[in-house]
Amino acid sequence: MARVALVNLASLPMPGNEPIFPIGVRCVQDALDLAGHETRLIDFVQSPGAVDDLAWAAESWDAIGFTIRNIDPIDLSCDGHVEHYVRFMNRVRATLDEAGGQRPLLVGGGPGYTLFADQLRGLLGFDVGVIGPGEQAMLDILAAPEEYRGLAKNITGRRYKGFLTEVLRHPEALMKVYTRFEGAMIGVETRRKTCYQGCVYCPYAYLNGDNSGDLKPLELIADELRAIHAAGIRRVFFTDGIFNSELRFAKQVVQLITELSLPGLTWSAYFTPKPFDDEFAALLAESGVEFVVISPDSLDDRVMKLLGKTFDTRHVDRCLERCRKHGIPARVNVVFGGPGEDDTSVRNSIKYINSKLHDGELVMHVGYRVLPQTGMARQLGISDEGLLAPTFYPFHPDTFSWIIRDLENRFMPPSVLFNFMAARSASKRMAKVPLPGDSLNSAPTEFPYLALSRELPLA
Ligand code: B12
Ligand code: SF4
Repeated sequence: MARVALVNLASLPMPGNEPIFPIGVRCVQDALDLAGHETRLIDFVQSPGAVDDLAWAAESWDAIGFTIRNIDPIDLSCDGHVEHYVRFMNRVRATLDEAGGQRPLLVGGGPGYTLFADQLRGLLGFDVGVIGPGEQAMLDILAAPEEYRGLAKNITGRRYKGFLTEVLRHPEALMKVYTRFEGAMIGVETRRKTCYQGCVYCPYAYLNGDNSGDLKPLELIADELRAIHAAGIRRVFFTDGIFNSELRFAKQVVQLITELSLPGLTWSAYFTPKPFDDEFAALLAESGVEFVVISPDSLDDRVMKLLGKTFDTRHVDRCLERCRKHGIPARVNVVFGGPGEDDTSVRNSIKYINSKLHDGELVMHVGYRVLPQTGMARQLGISDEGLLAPTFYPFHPDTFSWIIRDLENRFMPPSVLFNFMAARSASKRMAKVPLPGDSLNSAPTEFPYLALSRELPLA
């Protein structure tokens, strides 16, 4: 049996990073523990001293796994995290060199890692990286570690049967550490591979890999929720790409939450406005849902279509009506600056917002972060390597003015206005990246054919 350290790089102190409970690497750790391996999670929120003092790295590990959740905060005004990961990994490798002896196998994984696996593996010096789900892949690696030493490749994760049979039991001490944060929230999975749609900017189908669409048995979800509640966490976010894409199962989960009746527990998730029937809304209302988050991303039917949405504003109308009827708070995500966005589409979206959204319901951003393995990346023809520094889909520089011109002030409280202005000035400072000639015809934008990109200071 192997001795394995698992390091939550997402908990490193980095500008723009607000660590959340590391459920991804916890899934991997539980799978290893169940198989009899000896593991330790190094989390820098729980052990802040472990950032500077790398003594943990020099212990006698057979393998050290590193989880990378975020590449950057996907915000025009924020820098990326990659340079921090590179600097940290350089220090870890130097510590291992100093310690001498057989070096542990270095393994990378996590959703952010998966997106840029080919670029990050080399930059961070991992022997092997895992694309997608990590439990079974890590078990495979530990079963034959010498096959992976110095492999310098990524492997694709595969289905983990324990998802259907084992309760995920997070250590209470770790949960308690994360309850310190205001509004502490923990992620819970109900299904694997949860969206089969193809929005042009979205990498979720790629990230979740092939998990056969497994549904977690309700009794396992119940046990997980009870333990989370007992540890003092009162907010849950179901991490499924789309919580209600299989409505029948979503209804069972919601009913379960109501039946569990855990005092003060509230929850949320990403929802799609279709399917979303009246019975579902009634169940949600009873269950203590905090809010229903939907992501039409535009409220102009032409742009929604170009984004690859399989619903239109009529479905958004009906979903909001059902939420209102049952008194369920809603959040509507809108990201301006997508394919085909122009003065008219911004005007249409804002007309919808002003006339149909209540105060506090709009969550607004400007600029689409272009990620690998998406239709948007293919349209623009930028290589994955070129996307590692925060890169945004080309949008018209007047987009900010169009929004300010039409949007009612009630949707622009000071905090939103501040972020908006920061994004605007950041967009002016960003490098304009020329797109490859042959991508120009396929990109359905009418505007300057230049993506916006921040530099990646890796030197
Ligand atoms: C749910 C979710 C959220 C929820 C999280 C709720 C919660 N309390 O956990 C909310 C809405 C709060 C959220 C916020 C944000 N998110 Co988010 N989120 C997701 C989502 C949909 C699922 C993540 C998840 O928990 N999955 C379930 C767990 C079990 O899976 P997992 O983490 O992938 O872990 C598996 C594998 O990756 C692997 N693995 C993990 N670690 C390791 C380690 C090793 C060694 C190995 C071998 C394998 C391995 O095995 C695990 C089990 O199979 C993903 C997209 C997606 N479909 O993956 C985006 C995603 C992770 N989020 C992303 C981002 C950017 C953010 C925000 C920065 C957005 C923002 N600007 O606010 C914030 C940051 C939050 C934070 N502080 O870290 C990006 C990250 C990549 C990137 N672009 O940088 C993603 C990929 C979406 C995207 N747009 O690309 N998010
Ligand atoms: S944005 Fe949502 S609906 Fe679209 S592909 Fe991604 S998870 Fe699915």
